[in-house]
Amino acid sequence: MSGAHDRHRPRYHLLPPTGWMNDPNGVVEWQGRYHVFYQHNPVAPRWAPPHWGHAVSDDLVHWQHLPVALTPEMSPADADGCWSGCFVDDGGTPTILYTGVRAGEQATCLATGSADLVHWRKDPTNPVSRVPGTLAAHALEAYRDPYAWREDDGWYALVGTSLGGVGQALLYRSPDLRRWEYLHPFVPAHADGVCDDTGQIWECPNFFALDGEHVLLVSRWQGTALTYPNALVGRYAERRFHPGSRQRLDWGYRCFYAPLSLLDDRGRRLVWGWLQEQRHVERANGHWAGAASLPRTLTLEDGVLRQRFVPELETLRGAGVRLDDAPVHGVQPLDLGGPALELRLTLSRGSAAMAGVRLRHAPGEHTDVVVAWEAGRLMVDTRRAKGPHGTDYAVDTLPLVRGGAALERVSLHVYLDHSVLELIVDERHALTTRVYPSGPPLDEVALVANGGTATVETLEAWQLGAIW
Ligand code: DQQ
Repeated sequence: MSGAHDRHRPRYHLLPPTGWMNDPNGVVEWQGRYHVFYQHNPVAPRWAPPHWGHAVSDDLVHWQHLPVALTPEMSPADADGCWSGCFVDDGGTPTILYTGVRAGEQATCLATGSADLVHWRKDPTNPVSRVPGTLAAHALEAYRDPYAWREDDGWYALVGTSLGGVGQALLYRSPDLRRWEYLHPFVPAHADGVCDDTGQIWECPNFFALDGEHVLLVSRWQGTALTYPNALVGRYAERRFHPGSRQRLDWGYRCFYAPLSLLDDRGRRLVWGWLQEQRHVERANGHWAGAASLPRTLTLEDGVLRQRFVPELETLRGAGVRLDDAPVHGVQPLDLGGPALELRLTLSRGSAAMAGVRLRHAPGEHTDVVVAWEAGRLMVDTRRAKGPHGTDYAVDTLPLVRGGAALERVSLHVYLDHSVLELIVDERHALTTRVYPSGPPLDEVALVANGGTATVETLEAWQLGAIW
């Protein structure tokens, strides 16, 4: 059973046919088709020594499941799991670098694939790289999630780790993807406050050039928990990365994690993250857990990281409504509802203290996505939305202005897909969360404003179709 009848299961997000998924792995556009591999347990909705699940798409919207690509095996280096990694094109040979885990050791392993990426063969020399001897004294807490790229003089790779109690990525070089030489920690000093609070372990490093600068995505493991991903933006020189700013990639609380990106044939930097569940999965449905986010484009404009949902998603649009220059006061239902929606709206402040939209309506339950104008924040309030599946994840907030600037106008782009709520504000900040109302669904949508009247300058909303 896949859990397909669970009303909280997303219908247009990429997720496995059944079982568990976490990190996207080895994302690539290959021969004109988009492939996403992912951390996967095919038999139960819980993390277990991971396989690599695999799906392919021609259009970034509709996905087809392909056979599991990598499976943990007793004899080689990955009996306890094929953890996260990347895809590279080795002169025409599809190649995966992944983390093989065995008896507590994490090491980098390699596999090569058939031309259609369906069949994979693990390299007999695995593991191809281990914790460097020079760092043995550090008793590294982590050594995982290799990310490799090609430069003129060979292959380079980062491995996520922790050095001296803070996150770090180790840089390696190789002539052939099999013999790796450890060079040095990639970020020389956690200086100037830029890397403050980037966590105790960096998971899933992803490094790339973007609009004249370089970006290092790292996912922040802290204490005993994964938290959220950071984008470090800066300068790459002499094989070291000097971050100049830190920008949070998503403001949801423990929801969007382990993002991985690709450069597509049109020159777009596309990124997917893992959407965690925020309920007790096995008690709730027993069949599935986790999904991939919608693909987003990343750009840098004047040093600011911008995110947009890919335009291909517009093909999902069905019935819609449109409003222009509409005053909002109190709660005003829209002439459109449902559990699978896209909304684009621009709000201006007027006299209201807060304004936004109300979603996932059931008797006594709803989720509010509202701008708190004075505080300069967007708030996603799920306190009256999660029924008996209860979680701590109550109010997610996202700062929209800094330094006391007045907030007068906000644009929201919202995708709701049953329990998944993803939104991007002003084509810049993202916030992703999960919502599981328990009552009989009414799924009305309303505009809300309190403390005065706000204006919806424009609103377009559509019901969205399913992809499966
Ligand atoms: N989960 C993977 C690791 C990665 C972490 C194991 C992030 O490779 O570091 O499933 O979710």
